[in-house]
Amino acid sequence: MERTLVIIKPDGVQRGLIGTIIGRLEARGLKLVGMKLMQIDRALAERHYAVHQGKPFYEGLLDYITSGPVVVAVLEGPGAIELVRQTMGATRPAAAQPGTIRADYAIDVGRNLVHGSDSPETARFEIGLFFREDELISWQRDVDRWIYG
Ligand code: DAT
Ligand code: MG
Repeated sequence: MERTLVIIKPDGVQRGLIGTIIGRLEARGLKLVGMKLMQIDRALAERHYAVHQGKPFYEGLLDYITSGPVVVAVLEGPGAIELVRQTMGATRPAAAQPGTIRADYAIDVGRNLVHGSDSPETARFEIGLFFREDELISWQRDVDRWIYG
C-alpha cells in the first residue's frame, strides 16, 4: 500500500474545484487518509519546492503556492503515487492528456491546479512536511474489496 501527498493549489481553491479534484481521485478508488485547508507560508513553500531552487520559475512558484488557501491531502492505495500523477496529467497543461485534471481544467503551467508527489521518497518527505502522524487516519473502507482484489 502506498501513500502520496496531493495539494489543490490556490487556483483550484479559488476556482471552486476542490470537490471536482478530490472527487476524481476518490472515484478512481484512492482512499483519503488525511485532508485539511491551510495557507502555506514562505518557509514551508521553500522546503516543499527546494528541488526547484535556482530555476527561473522558482520565485513565481513560491508566490503562487503561498497566494491563498490550499487543500492538502494524503491519498492511499496500491500504486497511489503513479495513479495520482496519471490522473493529474503532465506538468504543462497543453501537454496533458485529455481526461486528466490539468488538461480538462487548466491552460497555464503556472496555474496547473494540483500537486502530486513524484516518488516514494518524495511522498514520505512531503507527507511529513504537511501532516503530523496523528493527523493521518488508517481506516478500513468497506468498498475496498470491490476496488482491488
Ligand atoms: P509537477 O508539478 O508536475 O511535479 P515539477 O515538479 O517539475 O512539476 O514543477 C513543480 C511546479 O513548478 C509545476 O507544477 C509548475 C511549476 N513549473 C514547472 N516547470 C515550469 C516552467 N517551465 N515554467 C513555469 N512553471 C513551471
Ligand atoms: Mg513535482
